[in-house]
Amino acid sequence: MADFTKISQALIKGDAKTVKELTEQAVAEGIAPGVIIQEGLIGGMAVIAERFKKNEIYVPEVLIAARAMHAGLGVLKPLLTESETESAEVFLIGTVKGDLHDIGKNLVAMMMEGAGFRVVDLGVDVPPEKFVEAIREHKPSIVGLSALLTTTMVAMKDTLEAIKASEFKDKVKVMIGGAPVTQNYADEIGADGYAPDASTAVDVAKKLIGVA
Ligand code: B1M
Repeated sequence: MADFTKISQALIKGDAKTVKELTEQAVAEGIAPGVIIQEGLIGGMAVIAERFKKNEIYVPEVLIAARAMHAGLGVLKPLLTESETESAEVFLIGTVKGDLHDIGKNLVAMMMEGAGFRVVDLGVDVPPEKFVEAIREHKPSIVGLSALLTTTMVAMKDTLEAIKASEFKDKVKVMIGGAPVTQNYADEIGADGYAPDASTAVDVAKKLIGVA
């Protein structure tokens, strides 16, 4: 039986090699990728978040832990997308302008792929005009905006306004998420949806396009 504590502990130590090996082991034992993410990887990252908050660790340690998290996610990504069918529904996602956090955004992207969306990931620090250009190019059904800083939440509003000012007004759904983001904020800026975590994001996305 997989020991999720060991995965979390290795992630906290920033031991990417062990995180990868233990994740592979858990997969071989038949544990669902979503469970490994939730119990092992997110569990470890929550400890890192708490220590960072209390100034017990600093940016370099957080980056090393984030790298270990990516090592585990790298093992799980192909499994999450295994059931993917060529879907007409495109989910465009990015972290908004000024914000470099991408771990949560990557998780949402992976979950969406796992749910059968074709995901186009614009990365981090994405300005409003780049979102609009990408909508023009990829014709998504839904655009997902992620922000982890209270100071960059305003860029979600700017991005929504840019989309509404474009020819895509009312033609694409916009959903938002990230640690400081709330349903209230989504309502305030006129976003179509909000999700507190990656699994809920899938439910919200499906609901927005009427396949829930
Ligand atoms: Co930053 N950071 N960080 N950081 N960092 C936070 C966010 C912070 C809360 C830490 C703290 O002080 N307690 C704080 C923000 C404070 C605030 O604004 N109120 C903070 C700060 C201040 C900063 C810097 C300013 C630090 C500095 O330089 N002095 C700086 C800013 C850089 C920038 O963006 N311009 C900075 C930098 C960094 C690192 C580069 C070191 C690193 C990011 C590495 C990376 O992403 N590649 C980092 C990290 C790792 C964190 C914490 C510790 C962890 C974030 C994370 O990955 N969580 C974070 C503390 C915290 O969140 N408590 C913190 C795990 C991840 C799975 O969760 O991202 O919340 P999360 O995603 C969840 C949900 O939010 C949701 O689903 C995900 C999965 O369930 N979700 C969505 C996310 N996007 C969604 C989109 C959706 C739906 C759901 O729909 C589209």
